[in-house]
Amino acid sequence: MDERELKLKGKNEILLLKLGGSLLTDKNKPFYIREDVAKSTIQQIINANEKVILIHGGGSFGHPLAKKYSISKGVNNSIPNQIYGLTETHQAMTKFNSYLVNLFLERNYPSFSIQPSSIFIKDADKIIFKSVDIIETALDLNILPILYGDIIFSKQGSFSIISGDQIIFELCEKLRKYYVSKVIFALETDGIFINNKDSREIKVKLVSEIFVDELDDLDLADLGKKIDVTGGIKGKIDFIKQICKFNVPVQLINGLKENYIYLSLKNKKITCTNINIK
Ligand code: IP8
Repeated sequence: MDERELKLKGKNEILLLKLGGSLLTDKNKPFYIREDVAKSTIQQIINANEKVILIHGGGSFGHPLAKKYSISKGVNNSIPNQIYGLTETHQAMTKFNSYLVNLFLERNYPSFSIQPSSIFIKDADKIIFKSVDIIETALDLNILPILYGDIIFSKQGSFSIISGDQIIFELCEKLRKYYVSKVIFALETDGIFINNKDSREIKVKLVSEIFVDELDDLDLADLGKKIDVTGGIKGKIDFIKQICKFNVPVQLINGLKENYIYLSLKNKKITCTNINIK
């Protein structure tokens, strides 16, 4: 038995699914949920009925407010009403999260919201996460835990943003009873696109299979910028590299394509980006 097999012995498999904020909301319209997408997504998760931790991003709930009050940079007395803006950002995320949790409950599927700002705190640059038991106990009880990008306080008396991607990293590192067999990012595109040098007509092409150590060499295509205080696709690639250090494969899928979230949770073949570990 090799080292990884030994480590995994007696642990239960789990999938981490991140629903991108730009998938679930229209980032150009404040506080606007794409209800048909949200409902279809939730139904696919219920149909798959796998052990999952769900994490969602901020979309047009968290990002515009976080940007307006410069929350990710911490206390800044020159920003009017910044502390109020901090609480407003958190509350907007809570509202968005409640909407999603309710969709599960309306369909009699036990799901449970876990507030990241109550279980994570920063100590300088380090994130402290001691409440992994809460998440694991929920999983033991067959409850779907739902976390989300949120504000995070620091022991130094300031604050910033904890993104959904950062939460995934923390879960991969800290879960003990469960091991993560795959991280799925459901986006509004098929995955990672690179500039296509082989053709003049088709300017970009999808990377369908790649090893993590090849990620740095990609000539990333620019698919247009949106407000994202936590880093866009480049930031995501940095997180993916960190996640893969835990020997977890990552899949980037198009959450708008019919049944793709279900198919990914069931490990069926789809057109997407697979980031493999060696
Ligand atoms: O969309 C950001 O989370 P993300 C959350 O996962 C806030 O980057 C509050 C902007």
